Amino acid sequence: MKGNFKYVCRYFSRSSIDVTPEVKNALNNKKPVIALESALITHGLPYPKNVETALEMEHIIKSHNIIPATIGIINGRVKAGMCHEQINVLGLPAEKKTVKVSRRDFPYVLSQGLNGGTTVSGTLVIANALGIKFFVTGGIGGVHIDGQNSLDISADLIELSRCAIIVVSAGIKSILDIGRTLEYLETVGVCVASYDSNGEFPAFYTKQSGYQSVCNVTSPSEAAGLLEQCQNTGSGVLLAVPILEERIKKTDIDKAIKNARQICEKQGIMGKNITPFVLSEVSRLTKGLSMDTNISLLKNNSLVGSKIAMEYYSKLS
Ligand code: PSU
Ligand code: MN
Repeated sequence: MKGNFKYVCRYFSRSSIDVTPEVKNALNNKKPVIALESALITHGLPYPKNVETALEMEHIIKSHNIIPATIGIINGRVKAGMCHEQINVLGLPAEKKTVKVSRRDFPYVLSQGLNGGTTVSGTLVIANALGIKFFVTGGIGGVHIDGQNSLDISADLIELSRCAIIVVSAGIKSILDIGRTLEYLETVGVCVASYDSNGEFPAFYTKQSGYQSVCNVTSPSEAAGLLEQCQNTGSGVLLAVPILEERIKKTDIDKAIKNARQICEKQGIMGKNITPFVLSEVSRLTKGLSMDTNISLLKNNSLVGSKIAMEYYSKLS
């Protein structure tokens, strides 16, 4: 399948990426493709909910005539577009070590022939290389609590500033420092917009974070307009879609997050292991309610992302 690439592969050797014929065909013919991350499958949700959710997100996207491209790494090969079986390989409780892959992890995981779940930053690297403009996820990484001292700031933020892609999310969980994350996004030039929320930036499990987004858009067409114009700046758009229905009270989720962070600290969990650990502890402490919330917003974001992609391409044609 190597012959027929019309699109340009930027910053990443195309010989390291296996692109499915569907994705390749859509990109060559300027049809919409939505990228999906795989760290969600490998480190975000437990088996089998992870695989079910990944397939359901793909299903929602396909039902809008859009090609989903779940991006991940299997045996040291980057996959852009994965079949059910490949998603299952990444989703199964790891027989083989599965690495959480941000930009810095590619050299190791590829050269060692490992499996990897790409985070928002890792997925953006590949999506940008292939010219994919849309990306749907749940929550992105950010500045961790006390990040001003530890410098634990997710690579997602700087990566968003490097590519003119719209990332549809439900905002940032309050396991992170939302205020400092928004400040950092401003510094690196990322356009942050809330979707239909009167400007309040959502906090993933809840509609409100107490912080304002720079802008608020109220339709797929307006969101598509942001993507169109960010092609001029070359930096991305973080679209924050508030959860439709709050299933957890803010006080309960805040309590669970506080407890989870304390356990994390006590156990000496460090660096890239912090986010997955805190997420699974919060799920345990809320008896799975946080996980159900996570799944339902992932589906809603898939729907919103699909509508924006349709709108974007209808303007082009
Ligand atoms: N935030 C969530 N759920 C997630 C993640 C973040 O609410 O699953 C995952 C994403 O893959 C994100 C990564 O890119 O964690 C960020 O990890 P870190 O904080 O180590 O950069
Ligand atoms: Mn980190």
